[in-house]
Amino acid sequence: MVMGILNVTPDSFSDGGRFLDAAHAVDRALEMVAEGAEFIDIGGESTRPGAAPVDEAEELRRVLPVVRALADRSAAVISVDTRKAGVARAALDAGASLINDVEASRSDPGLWRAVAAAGAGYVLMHMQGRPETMQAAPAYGDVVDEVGGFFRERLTRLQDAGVRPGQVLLDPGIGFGKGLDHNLALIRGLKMLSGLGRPMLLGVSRKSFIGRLFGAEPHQRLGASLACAVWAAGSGGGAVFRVHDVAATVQALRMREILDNHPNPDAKNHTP
Ligand code: PT1
Repeated sequence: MVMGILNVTPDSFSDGGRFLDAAHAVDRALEMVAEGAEFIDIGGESTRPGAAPVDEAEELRRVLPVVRALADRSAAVISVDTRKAGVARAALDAGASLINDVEASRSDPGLWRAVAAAGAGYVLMHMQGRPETMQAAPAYGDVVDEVGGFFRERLTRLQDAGVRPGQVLLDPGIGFGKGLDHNLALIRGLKMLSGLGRPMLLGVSRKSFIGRLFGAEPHQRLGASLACAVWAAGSGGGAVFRVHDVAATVQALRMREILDNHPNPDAKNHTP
């Protein structure tokens, strides 16, 4: 499944603030739904490395009108990318049904209570450090083991807070306190992490590790972004892909499925 990224931030790295206006944001969301996105992830505060924090009133002002309008006009799952309990509560009230929390509720414990009270879905993402400094010197023993341990511990604590494992998607947090090798190991390790019994969400779209590998600017990273999604889906690990380029990702994932499932005309199967 594909989750389309809808940034409603003026400092968004890919959209250049063009979707600040709620009407334009809703149009882009509906376009992504038409392209095959089953989730729309609305974010009013950038959490990429070095981004500036946004106060709650401003985040609400950016996010809520879009949630309301989209809930009226689409059956897609509306996800809100927020670290704040107040934003989560208001968004769930306005028609969102999934909270994408890149902080795993380190900053605001009320967020888990809001998810529990609404019976909503929850994306539990791994991050080492804080967005301001996380890329300075990321270090792990075995990154896949450590992220798995983090998921296990937080799933237990979530359950204590009233959020059942069945409400949770897991995300290794590509680019959140990770070096190139860590990011690659986590993409390769998605299948193992999915052994925790929850669907895995992967966000690699246009991220800087691709730039490091290929010397490519964000708008030149589509090929590698698609390859990651196709590879992760083929590994049996990836379930939901958070992407900017919805149409291309849906096409790439469908093509992979067709190659996997379409019978040969002579009924022989030449795959090893
Ligand atoms: C993500 C994600 C997210 N990524 C979830 N939410 C971002 N669940 C925002 C870079 O290295 O992967 N999963 N919300 C965007 N964050 C980044 C991080 C963007 C790193 C770019 C980079 O370029």
